[in-house]
Amino acid sequence: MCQVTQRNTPYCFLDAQGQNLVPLPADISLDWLRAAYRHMVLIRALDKKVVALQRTGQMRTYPSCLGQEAVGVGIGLALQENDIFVPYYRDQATLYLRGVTLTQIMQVWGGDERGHLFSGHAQRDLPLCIPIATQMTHAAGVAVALKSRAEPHAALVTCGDGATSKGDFSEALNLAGLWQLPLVSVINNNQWAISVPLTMQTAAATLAQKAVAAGMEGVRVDGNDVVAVYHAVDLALKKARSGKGPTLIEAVSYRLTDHTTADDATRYRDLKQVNDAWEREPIKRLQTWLHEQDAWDPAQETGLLEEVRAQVDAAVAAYLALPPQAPDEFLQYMFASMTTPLSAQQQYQHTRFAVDGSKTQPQGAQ
Ligand SMILES: Cc1ncc(C[n+]2csc(CCOP(=O)(O)OP(=O)(O)O)c2C)c(N)n1
Ligand SMILES: [Mg+2]
Repeated sequence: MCQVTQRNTPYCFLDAQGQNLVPLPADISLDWLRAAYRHMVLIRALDKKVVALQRTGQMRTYPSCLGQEAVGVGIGLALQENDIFVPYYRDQATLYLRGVTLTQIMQVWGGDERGHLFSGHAQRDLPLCIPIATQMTHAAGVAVALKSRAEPHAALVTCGDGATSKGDFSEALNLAGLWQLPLVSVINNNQWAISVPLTMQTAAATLAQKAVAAGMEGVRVDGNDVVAVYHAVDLALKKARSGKGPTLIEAVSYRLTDHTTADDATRYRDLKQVNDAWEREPIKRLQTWLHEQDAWDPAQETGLLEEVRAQVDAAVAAYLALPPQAPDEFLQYMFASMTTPLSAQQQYQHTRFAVDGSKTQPQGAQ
């Protein structure tokens, strides 16, 4: 159990040049690959549009997932309806695959908590988590509940590389290992925690090896290969659902843009590193592979780009048309009934602020 698979080299099926290294898993069909490709292209289009909305004052601070689409899509395709997803803030792709609408994703980043009223597969999922690593202990708690109710489902939690330095991360993993919880923890190792590079984050050779101290299996996977992410997560989820315990997965990706729209990464990192990372990005390699298999052609590409543009434009129009949230509404969801201090704050909000119907928001920093 206490082992790290492929200790230093992340495993992959499709390399950066879109070449098949090893035979694809038996459950991966051409249709599956085309669907995964479509999802990644859609999420990239969404991401670009949301950044543009922020730049024009119609969105609050937003964390782009550019370059990390394969991590989110791989996870989303492996999760089953009754599993419970505990996201962090860079999980747009997985949320979408859980049935959260593009409009809801924008609503959340527009500062409207009603975007978190998930339905469908995401009904039992947790809201996305901004405080670093706190979601790890929440997820361990969810996994305790699943185990004590003998539900044949798993919890899956995500975090960044920076989050692995926090106590919450180690505490959650320790408990999951000790109690053999049905928990899959996926680290999106995008190499940066805002301006802190991984080399300044840890002396550990890999993040997957942090599984060893917790007494669980650690897997290091190429986070730019959607097949590898899916395969690793699928195996780990099956293991968790069948009572065989937790897994830690390190998905090695790269943050191709700023940390959030409140950041300027050109101030602290070398352009050459970013350009090199573009050579390994997830969408291009799958597109190359599909082309080489005669499973995708330029006409299909044009059609897909038109389709995703229409889908994103419709979601933006719906987002911009949403009636604004009442300024006191966010106070209502903390407790079942209002406490005296919260009631006082609510009263203050009522008398102090008017709802002006505008989506133009002051910019906040994370
Ligand atoms: C408890 C806490 N401390 C600090 C912050 C500020 N903060 C926001 S994102 C971030 C870096 C996280 O990096 P990483 O875990 O690698 O995730 P990434 O953003 O790269 O996906 C920090 C320190 C926070 N949100 N919460
Ligand atoms: Mg990071």
